[in-house]
Amino acid sequence: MNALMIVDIQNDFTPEGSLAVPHGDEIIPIVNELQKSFELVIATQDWHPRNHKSFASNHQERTPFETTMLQGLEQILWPDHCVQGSSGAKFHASLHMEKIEAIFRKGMNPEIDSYSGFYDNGHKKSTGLSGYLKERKVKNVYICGLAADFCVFYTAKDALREGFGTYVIEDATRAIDQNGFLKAKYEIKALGGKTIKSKDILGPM
Ligand code: VGL
Ligand code: ZN
Repeated sequence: MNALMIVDIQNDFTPEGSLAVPHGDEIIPIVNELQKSFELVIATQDWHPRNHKSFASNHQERTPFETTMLQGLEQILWPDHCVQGSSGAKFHASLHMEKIEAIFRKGMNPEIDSYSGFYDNGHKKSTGLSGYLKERKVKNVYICGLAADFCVFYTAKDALREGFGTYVIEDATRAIDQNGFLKAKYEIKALGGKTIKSKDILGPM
């Protein structure tokens, strides 16, 4: 079984949002079309408490995009984003939700960030996603969504680590930083993952 994993297509990551991914909204029609080709579709949702330590606003005299240490890991300090219950945390209104069977939330622990849909950044706590996919007999995961250089990248790395055939759909993701995405693609391929285009699934449109 193949699963489509839709990562964090939330208002705060689209151009109106507080942590806008350039052109992030442009992938949504492609993601909606892709959903029709999969038997199983799941989504992840960044879901932070207001006091989350990945927010620059929760540190004294720090501004967004500076780095700090958190739980022994280097941490980029982000603008406040995807605060639980806020409109920024909602899925983008144009994303089709009907086929999404399960939503895995992440980033709830204020002490550690969680880019991957599988584990927090310290690999201490699982979201249950890996067990869910295994129970559903999933062998391959096709990953799309936002942002290519953070949550899509970390989700792909964990998918490989968990033994799934891992495909990142390049034109169904957008990066915060283009260079970051180039590095991410290189690393995903080095770990045995593949990067593909939506037309490889949909055929020429
Ligand atoms: C993300 C930074 C902080 C993402 C989430 O979804 O890529 N990036 N939180
Ligand atoms: Zn976040």
